[in-house]
Amino acid sequence: MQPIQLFDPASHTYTYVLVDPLSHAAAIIDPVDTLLERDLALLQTQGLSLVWTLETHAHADHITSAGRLAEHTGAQTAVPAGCGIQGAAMQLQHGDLLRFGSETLQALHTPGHTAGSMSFVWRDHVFTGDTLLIGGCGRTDFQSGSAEALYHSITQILFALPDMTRVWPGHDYHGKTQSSIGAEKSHNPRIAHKTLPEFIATMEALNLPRPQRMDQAVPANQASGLPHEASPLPPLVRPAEGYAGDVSPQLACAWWQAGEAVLVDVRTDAERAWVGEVPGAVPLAWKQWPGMALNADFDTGLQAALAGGKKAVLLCRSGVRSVAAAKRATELGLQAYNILEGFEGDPDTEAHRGRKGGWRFHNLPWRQS
Ligand SMILES: N[C@@H](CCC(=O)N[C@@H](CS)C(=O)NCC(=O)O)C(=O)O
Ligand SMILES: [Fe+2]
Repeated sequence: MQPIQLFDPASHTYTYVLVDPLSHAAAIIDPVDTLLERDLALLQTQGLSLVWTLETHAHADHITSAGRLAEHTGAQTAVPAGCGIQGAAMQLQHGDLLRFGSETLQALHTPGHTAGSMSFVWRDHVFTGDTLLIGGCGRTDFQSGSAEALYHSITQILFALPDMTRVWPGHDYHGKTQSSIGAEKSHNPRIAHKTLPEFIATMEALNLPRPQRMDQAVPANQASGLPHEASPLPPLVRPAEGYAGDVSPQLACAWWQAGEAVLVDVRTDAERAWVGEVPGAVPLAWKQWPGMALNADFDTGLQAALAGGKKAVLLCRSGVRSVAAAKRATELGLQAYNILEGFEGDPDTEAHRGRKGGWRFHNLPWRQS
């Protein structure tokens, strides 16, 4: 069973999709923001159900699409615990196992390129991120990088895997796609047969230019690629393109309770069951994404719910799907508002994806099921 390897020519990044052939459950490693639509289309055309998005580290050269992929698909985000990435569903520790369908993947802490970097082992494959590249390795001159730690990670952790293990790197700048542990052990010019002092001297002599997007990419990746700035709350109504506007949770609730609006909860049944329901809201899961055929159930459900001519206020987990749903409602001729920050914004901490606000945290009507 091979992983699906995808490439971003702009940053030379490899993204991997791992599939359980029995259940079609899938995991994705290091997805890239600009290629979100490509990846969603792949999941759809292959009939895959994304369970995990995984990061090997907080990238310095491109921005992840993990947060938005999770919003579109209902996948959970998993990130290395040492990378300062806030708001993920799971902070991974060395040895942690992640399951998708009947498949299991193991996280290995392989610091050096960054202090938190991880590699992932699945079947006889290892996804090395920027710890081990083909004929190279990640640089160690920023983000708490350490040539000594990298030497240990490669020689003691990765080279301890069986020689036939396929190596799938996080980048390649020379058109190579895959390698093996045995080949890298014998031929990698930076580390094969090198002592630690020789390796440190090689790394110190690299003098690579700073990644061009580093100042933008690292903070964005530490929020899983979701918008970082706190939205001003409570805005009343903020105009928006393609739908009637963005509205604060408080105002949406006031409209709803006054009977002026229908509250539509576009989260999935599973999310409502796990996280908390909004009693009285109309449940209509938004399962559309770019390139996917229209969801007729959503359209007919929405038209029926709004037959009385009220406006719609749309709620999702964090305010991404509700925007897409509000645009669709507008196309259907309805007056639709997106509820800012969705259900799960957090007024007390910057940790929740750097956002503030949210239905649940303003104690608007909800209950845990
Ligand atoms: N030139 C690229 C950055 C390339 C780069 O520094 N890549 C990192 C991975 S994030 C690396 O470790 N490169 C190792 C190498 O080129 O040997 C940019 O401006 O974004
Ligand atoms: Fe990197």
